[in-house]
Amino acid sequence: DYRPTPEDRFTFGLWTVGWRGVNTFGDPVRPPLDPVDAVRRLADLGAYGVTFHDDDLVPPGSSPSERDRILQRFRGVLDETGMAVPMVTTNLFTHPVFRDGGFTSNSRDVRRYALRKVIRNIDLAVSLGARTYVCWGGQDGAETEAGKDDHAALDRLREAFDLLCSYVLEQGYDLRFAIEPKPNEPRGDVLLPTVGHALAFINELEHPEMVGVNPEVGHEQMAGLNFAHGVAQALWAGKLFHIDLNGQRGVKYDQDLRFGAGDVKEAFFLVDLLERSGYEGPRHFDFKPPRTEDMSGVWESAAGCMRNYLILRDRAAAFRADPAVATALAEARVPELAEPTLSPGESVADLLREELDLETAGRRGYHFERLDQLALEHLLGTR
Ligand code: GLT
Ligand code: MN
Ligand code: MN
Ligand code: MN
Repeated sequence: DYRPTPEDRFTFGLWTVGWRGVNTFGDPVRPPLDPVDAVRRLADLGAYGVTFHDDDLVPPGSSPSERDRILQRFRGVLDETGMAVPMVTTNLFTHPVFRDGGFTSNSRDVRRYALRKVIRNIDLAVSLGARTYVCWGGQDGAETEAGKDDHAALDRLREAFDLLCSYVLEQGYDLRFAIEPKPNEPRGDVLLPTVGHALAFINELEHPEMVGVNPEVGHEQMAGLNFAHGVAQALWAGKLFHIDLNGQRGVKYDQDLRFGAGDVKEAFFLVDLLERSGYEGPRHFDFKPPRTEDMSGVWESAAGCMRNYLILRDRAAAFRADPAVATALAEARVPELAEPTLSPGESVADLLREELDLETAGRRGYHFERLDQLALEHLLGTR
């Protein structure tokens, strides 16, 4: 009956349920949420773990003894609930010092501070068992062209990842980095705006094998892109290290709706893809319960993320198991694309010798509409 369990590997950022509903025009609408309460409540709902930014857990400016006390309480609730911490990240965006970015701020002293902030938090992440370290460079970007030397910014970003990778290797940590792309917001234009940009950047690093991507549903959709196709390319490249699940309706501000809200058809095909891909990482929700909600609405929204994933997983499995779908896939020639275009041993000469009857092949229909209609009917629950 779509009740989540830890085996489903659902995780939530502390900053999601803890979001106080502040926006550009409105003050916070909800009280602060104690991370310990967040862990307990999410465990009760059936989650597997939590993730956090350094500052979500230890408020900036805490003394070393306050930090110790906070971490002790946090470890206590993890033990009590059995919740895991598979991923950790750094806040390189809230403080005014990051107004021109972290790793790519024009200010060298700020870049050095950003690196120190990440390195210190990596030690904590590893001590809590995290295997993935997400890097979202939200303030790394620009509103102007002349104010940012893109070539230098990419050099500095590469320098940052090369340094962080060598630190992890020196320490002998079992940790990989996942870059989270986003096209805009908070900056007018953000560096590494899409999955494709991030994948190309990773290839230029000293340790590309240690760096992958953390795509977020809404972020690709904000750029008008198809999220399932972006994730498919990340999987193809062996780079899907983590994923941020949420909802978005079209090209507009980052909505961070609960998973399943927004483009539900794309959510269906995303779950279909993830479940068949062998991706074994957490199903991580990065959503913001709308500021219309009180705390009861926050937990409703969190539960809805997991329930929608399970419903879609069920619908996608039914779609794949339907004999009518198997026939429609064959009529659409989907399996034929998996055949190499040249047979083993065939040469260019063999290829050049062949003729295609353009009349006949040009008349061929692909029957994708029938296939897509079957998918929609499974999604809508009529099959
Ligand atoms: C911030 C951002 C998210 C990122 C988080 C990780 S922080 O909420 O909007 O998409 O995943 O830094
Ligand atoms: Mn987002
Ligand atoms: Mn966000
Ligand atoms: Mn995210």
